[in-house]
Amino acid sequence: MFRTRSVSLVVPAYNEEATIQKVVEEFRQEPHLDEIVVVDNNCKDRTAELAAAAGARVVAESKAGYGAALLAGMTAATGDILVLVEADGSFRARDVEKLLVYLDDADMVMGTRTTRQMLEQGANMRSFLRWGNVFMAKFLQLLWLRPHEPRFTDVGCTYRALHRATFARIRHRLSQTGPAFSPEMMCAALQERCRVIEIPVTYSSRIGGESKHSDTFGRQARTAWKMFRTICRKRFLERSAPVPKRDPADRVGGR
Ligand SMILES: Nc1nc2c(ncn2[C@@H]2O[C@H](COP(=O)(O)OP(=O)(O)OP(=O)(O)O)[C@@H](O)[C@H]2O)c(=O)[nH]1
Ligand SMILES: [Mg+2]
Repeated sequence: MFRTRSVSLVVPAYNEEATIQKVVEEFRQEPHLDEIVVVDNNCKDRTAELAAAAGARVVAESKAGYGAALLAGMTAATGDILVLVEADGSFRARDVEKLLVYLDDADMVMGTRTTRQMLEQGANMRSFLRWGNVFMAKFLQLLWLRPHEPRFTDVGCTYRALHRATFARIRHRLSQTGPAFSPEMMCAALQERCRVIEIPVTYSSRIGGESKHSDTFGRQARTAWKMFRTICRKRFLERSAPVPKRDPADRVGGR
């Protein structure tokens, strides 16, 4: 629980038997979390079994891809607040509280992995990837300068938190099954006039297993291209919700 709200952790997993147990165990120590939902996305190894043994609730999603798995996990989660994280051990459980504290004043809180001071040695966030994320995030920010003026420095950070109510608002705008789901979620929140803020989180290299998205330059370039297309489509081809009349004295979502 965080204040009076229940909190679910959602972990998409594709063949992460090397790391999933440690990840679930670490996050089970985090006192604000009420449940841990691991999404078994056609794993061909022991990911599901090890996750369940470590204390997670495992749900299966047969539609392949990171986005499809996250969507299934958020739908299955029961908490008032949803926290998303990766199955590879690259994020720290102690950062959950930071996301939750900021969520008091926002509809969604994004982590950013591009704050150099928060990068642990060996993290897969070398200059090209870091600046690539910053560049794409600034592009997204620029496209939504009016009326939101958001501030982003990362488009690919899985570690993020949102209210269940926010998920219900943006759900119909989420269609990407792969890694472009990350910026799609940011755009969808902006399209729905949600208040989105970004905070630095600690980021380290995966603690085992294999990278699925960003190990080679070719994969990084392909992911970047898909993200770019998604951001442009959301901004130029889809209509945003009308700007709500909000009393400036109101807290987010009437809280
Ligand atoms: N369900 C599902 N999950 C995936 C898929 N690809 C990646 N994931 C999960 O999404 C998360 C991110 O994938 P990673 O391979 O860590 O990608 P990355 O963070 O860009 O690369 P690393 O530097 O290796 O951490 C992990 O928790 C994966 O298990 C997929 O096709 N399906
Ligand atoms: Mg990763």
